[in-house]
Amino acid sequence: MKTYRIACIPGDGIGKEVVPAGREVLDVIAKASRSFAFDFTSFGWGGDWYREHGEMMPADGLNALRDMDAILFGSAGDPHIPDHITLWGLRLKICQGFDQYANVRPTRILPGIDAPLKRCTPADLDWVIVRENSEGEYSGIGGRAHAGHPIEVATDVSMMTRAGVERIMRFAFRLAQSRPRKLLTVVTKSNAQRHAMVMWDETAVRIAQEFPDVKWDKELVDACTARMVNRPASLDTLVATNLHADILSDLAAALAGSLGIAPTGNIDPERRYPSMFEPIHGSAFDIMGKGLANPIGTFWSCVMMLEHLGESEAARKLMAAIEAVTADAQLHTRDLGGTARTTDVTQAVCARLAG
Ligand code: NAD
Ligand code: K
Ligand code: MN
Repeated sequence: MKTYRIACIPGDGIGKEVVPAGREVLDVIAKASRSFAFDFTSFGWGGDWYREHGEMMPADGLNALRDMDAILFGSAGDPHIPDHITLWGLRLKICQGFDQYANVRPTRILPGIDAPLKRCTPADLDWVIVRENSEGEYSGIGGRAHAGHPIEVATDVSMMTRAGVERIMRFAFRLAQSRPRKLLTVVTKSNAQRHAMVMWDETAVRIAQEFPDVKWDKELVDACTARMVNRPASLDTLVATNLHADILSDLAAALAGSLGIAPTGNIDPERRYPSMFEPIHGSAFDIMGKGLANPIGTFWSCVMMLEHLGESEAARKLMAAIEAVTADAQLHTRDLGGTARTTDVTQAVCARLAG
């Protein structure tokens, strides 16, 4: 029997609630499959680790993850530690350390969910946002001079390389090509950002020639937000920079019903390193520790993980179980207007899978 080694990193806040829920669901689906198993290793990295050791994860932490088949991640973010320390010390360290340069973010209106786009059916909103995940605005380049003085200067440099833009563009075209509508929207801000974003536009034109069957267009990121609300069915696959896609995908999740539903995979398409799957949401300080977190984003991330591992039948079954559960309003958590708790939703999904 094939055994997959999975690293679980719950991190902080509701990550500690949704990752154990995801692990429970994965255990059930492996048992039901009778053809594969999971060997989980949990890592207690995050804010608590920081308080004890002065860092979010051990300096040689990546070595402990290197031979895993995949990583299931929760969230990095602690109410008592600055956000840039928690993010750069854990999540970005893993994403950049393992060159997980493609961040894939599907959005759909799941059955039974009362999405803000009232006239939309699930058929009208079915997107995948591809986020460049290794450079751009989150390159970490920049600095502060004369901090605290009136002459202070601070920069965050958005660095883009031709190779980095080419690989994410090719990844996005290939993903668009694999979807039924073969439609790609390349999002930029090349009117204002006149260097790197112009290179981004030129790269799209060049890579498009490799994919003659993909229909593609360009949209400026600000106009794209309006298009997502006004003409959702005109979009299918989107590709955008690290920052732009980060923002667009929170909007996408909210339009589809809740930030608590949306999944993502931080993928190394070349499979040199383990890829990492996580809900797109953060630590949710306002609800942490209360059992109110919606675990659907984590479960859907588990679907993406199963697909990545090649277990497509198990992935399909888990997605069907998720959709059966969202279709039942009794099983909606508070973010969806319901009263169900994290454990209710988890048990319902497990029961569907086992039954
Ligand atoms: P957030 O995603 O944590 O929360 C935003 C809002 O959405 C809150 O009202 C929250 O209650 C709600 N929400 C989010 N997930 C939910 C779920 N599963 N169920 C129900 N409601 C949910 O974003 P934030 O408040 O901007 O960030 C809080 C912390 O998380 C910060 O430290 C931030 O840096 C961090 N963060 C980490 C990641 C990550 O690790 N990938 C992503 C985003 C934010
Ligand atoms: K997350
Ligand atoms: Mn985000």
